[in-house]
Amino acid sequence: RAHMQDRTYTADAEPGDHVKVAGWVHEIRDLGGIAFLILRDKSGKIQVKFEKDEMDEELVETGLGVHRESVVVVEGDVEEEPRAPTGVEVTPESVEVLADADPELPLDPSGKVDAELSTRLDNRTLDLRKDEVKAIFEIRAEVLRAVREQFRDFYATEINTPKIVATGTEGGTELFPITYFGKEAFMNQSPQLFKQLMVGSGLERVFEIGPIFRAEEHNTPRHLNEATSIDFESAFADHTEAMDVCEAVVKAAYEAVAENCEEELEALDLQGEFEVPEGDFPRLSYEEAIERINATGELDEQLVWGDDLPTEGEKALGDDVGSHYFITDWPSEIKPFYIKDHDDDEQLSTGFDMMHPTMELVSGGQREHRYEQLVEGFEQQGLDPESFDYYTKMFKYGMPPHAGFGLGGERLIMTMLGLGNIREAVLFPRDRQRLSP
Ligand code: ATP
Ligand code: AMO
Repeated sequence: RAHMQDRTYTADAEPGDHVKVAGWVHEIRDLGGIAFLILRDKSGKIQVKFEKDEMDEELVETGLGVHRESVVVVEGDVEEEPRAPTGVEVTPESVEVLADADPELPLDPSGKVDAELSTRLDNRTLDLRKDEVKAIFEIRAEVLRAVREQFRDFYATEINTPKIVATGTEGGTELFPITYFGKEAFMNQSPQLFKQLMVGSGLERVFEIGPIFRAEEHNTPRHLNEATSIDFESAFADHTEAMDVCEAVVKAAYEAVAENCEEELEALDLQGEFEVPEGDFPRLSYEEAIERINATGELDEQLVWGDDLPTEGEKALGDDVGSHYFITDWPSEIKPFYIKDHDDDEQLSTGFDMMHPTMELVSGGQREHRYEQLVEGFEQQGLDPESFDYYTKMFKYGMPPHAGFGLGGERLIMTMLGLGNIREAVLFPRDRQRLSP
């Protein structure tokens, strides 16, 4: 059996080495007297040469008889070969088939035949054998690493909060109900209340990267029913400081990808195009935003104070601004109860959104930390403060002023890489039609 401690990644195979390489049969090219098996592993590909008349018959039969995408281990010497795709090739001494692949594949990992997104999502294992698909998830991992590091540099503590909860926070219609030992419970829509409870704890500044669940009825290219939220919350911060952190975190993600994901960007055909956002993200007030949208003439009806921004409005404004930007000073009535109003104007909230030119990436704001006002806010939004007692009561025991935000992880990846559909940024997306795999 193959003991893989002595396995060499194909990318490390140098002329003169004796190697054991393991991976998938990418392709077999038979030219008559000579034939090649292209073996693919995580690091790349390597050519294995079979000279039919000169090599052991059984070896040739095993190496060339195996179906594409089977898993094989090849042992042999590496030699320089300018005509080989990577400049080297292996002359095999042994070929072992560890797992045979059915000749009928549901999708073609060599990418020669395009597949529908639904076929790809049904067969993610095969789909992620393609360099350009694998690259998305290598980049996603790098983005999460960079974001974590940036938060840590800001002295934030990573937390994990429950995903099974008793109450929702972001609008009642979007909750997934479940039964919890005979009681009604829900899948959490946002760590909002928990992260706020932690800024009043000794931790002061926290972040969480975790799933959020939303029973969004609509089926769009930018909504998921299970998404990854990148949440931040800090004591003794106001909304402008939360915006500073938000901007730094997004820039850190882009910088890390530009620096550490050259190969992946190449696989996605983005190497020349990929740009780290430069300069400060413009901060537009809601009022300016609706004026500018109205001025574009893209909407059939003019927006008025108090309107939510429609998708076409966001797009028109994004084209106009041409970079990431913030929208600040929203009308209080369209922001949630936990967002604080400006002290000098109750109609105006400290809530903000951070936008990519094509869509919203972030919501955030300063929070209402005063007990009386918080409870009042619940009532105004038609929520029963009693059922949020576990949350509100902590505001009676010393809750500092605080602010934070939630950044949609998949939307960050999607906009960063120009993906047409948010599902491409999730291994196993959950949408209205899709519950497995
Ligand atoms: P043999 O090599 O057994 O005499 P052949 O006539 O098929 O048989 P070549 O004439 O050397 O071999 O090559 C046939 C084709 O394969 C040519 O297009 C050549 O460029 C290509 N080829 C040969 N060897 C290699 C190699 N090691 N790597 C990549 N391509 C090769
Ligand atoms: P909000 O509801 O705006 O704010 O969510 C924050 C960000 O999360 C992403 N997002 C989604 N992504 C994909 N599919 C979905 N269904 C989905 N829903 C949300 C978006 C969005 O901008 N508690 C606040 C945050 C805060 O104030 O800290 C909240 O949840 O990118």
